[in-house]
Amino acid sequence: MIGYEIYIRSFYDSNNDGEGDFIGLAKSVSYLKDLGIDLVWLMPHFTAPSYHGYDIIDFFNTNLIYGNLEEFKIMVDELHKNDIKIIVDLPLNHVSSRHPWFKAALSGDPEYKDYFLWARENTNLNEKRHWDNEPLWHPYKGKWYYGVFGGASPDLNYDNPKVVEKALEIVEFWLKLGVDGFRFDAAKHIYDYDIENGKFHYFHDKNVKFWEKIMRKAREIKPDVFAVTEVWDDPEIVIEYAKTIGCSFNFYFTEAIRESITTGSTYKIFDCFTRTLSDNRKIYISSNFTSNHDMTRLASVIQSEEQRKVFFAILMTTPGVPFIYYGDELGMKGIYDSHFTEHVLEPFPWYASLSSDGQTLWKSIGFNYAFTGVSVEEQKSRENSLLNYVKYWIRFRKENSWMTYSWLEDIKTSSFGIAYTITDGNNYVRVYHNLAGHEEEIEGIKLKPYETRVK
Ligand code: ACG
Repeated sequence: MIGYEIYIRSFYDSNNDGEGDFIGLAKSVSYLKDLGIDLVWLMPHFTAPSYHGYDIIDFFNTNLIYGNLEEFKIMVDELHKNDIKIIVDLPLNHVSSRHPWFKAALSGDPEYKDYFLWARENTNLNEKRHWDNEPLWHPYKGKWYYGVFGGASPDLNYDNPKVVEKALEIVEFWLKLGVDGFRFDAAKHIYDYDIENGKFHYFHDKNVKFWEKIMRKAREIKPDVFAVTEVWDDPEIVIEYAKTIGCSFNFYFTEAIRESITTGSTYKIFDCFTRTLSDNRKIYISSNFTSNHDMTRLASVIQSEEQRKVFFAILMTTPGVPFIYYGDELGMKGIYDSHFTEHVLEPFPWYASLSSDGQTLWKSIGFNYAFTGVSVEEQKSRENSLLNYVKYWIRFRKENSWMTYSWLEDIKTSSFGIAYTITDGNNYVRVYHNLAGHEEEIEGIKLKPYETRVK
């Protein structure tokens, strides 16, 4: 399976309002099929006030800018007709501060007050988020509520069994509507505050139990449900969640391959392969990926197209379900800014001129300008384009579909080269990559600059 992350607003516009929509996505299926995608991850599609959609107002309805439920269903059916599965992004940790539950809580309704977390006497209201120093507690008319992702997104209180019931209903609703599964947003944050002792704390075991419950429900409704968890943390923590959910994004892969390719040193790759891809065997599936909407795009980190080609070759010859962030296959650029994430959510460039049917235009372009070679139109006809290179490796991957459930053995490195065996116990393929712009020899094999070879 090859996954593809899509920000709907930026993908394909079917009604000429400049914003991507469900029907547009349905119309773009031929592109996805031609590329070789068979799993689409939709960034949040629910009713939400923000552009990113992670602050939900109604979990049982769509963002009408993208289309209504009926149109959502048409899109799902069209993807399914073309053998493409669809998973939706599910931020269960919090809601929008405009969600009716939170409004009821603010107005003093005791039932809904207990849906959220409120400061107690011993709460340290000045405590900050450990990764970027943003506040955890937010004031409202003399009361303070907890919101790890900001005041606009109050956290739900999952110590309240009624809230857990709601989460189960949401999962049931979307599976019954026809989606194939979920990307579970912020999975380590469900229980991340120690209210008794008044401080931030990840309760990993308790979180895993919560996800077990969610997965049990999901499997009851859809035995072959596909779910992938977002736990942005050390590999040893990620695996705990992955074992339950079945599949997990491998953040360390993205970081390590980027660093190794840009520095030309193979140490990080070796460490990453050893820690994340060698011993997972059939315990869980790793989702290695190019970039996502929370980070600087691949092409803005690795400037050279030749080097980016090595990234894709590694991605398609390592275990699990590889994911491509929309537009990375064309070399779309974008530098992440946590206060303005639109930089990495630019319109997908269908045409060299960025102007014809389907092209989205909802924001001004800051990175991916017209006629710079970064468009489907320009790259599909250029034989040695990044797009055609990515397609080649996706085809290879699909011919070796056993690699989804595989692991790595016998990892060797030279200064700029890496060699490993990818296997599922029945199939064995030895893979060689040269990260350098000069010839490199590893295990007696001479590799041309940036060459990948499989044996
Ligand atoms: C998800 C979504 C994101 C979304 C939310 C909230 C969560 O993808 O788009 O925000 O619905 C943290 C969370 C993630 C979260 C990201 C944005 N992503 O854990 O769930 O923030 C460290 C921390 C991580 C942290 C990361 C952020 O440990 O927890 O992710 O920093 O950079 C090594 C270490 C690892 C370390 C990294 C990076 O890998 O092992 O621990 O991670 O280095 O230093 C959306 C919007 C936001 C909005 C919000 C409400 O995008 O703008 O504010 O919704």
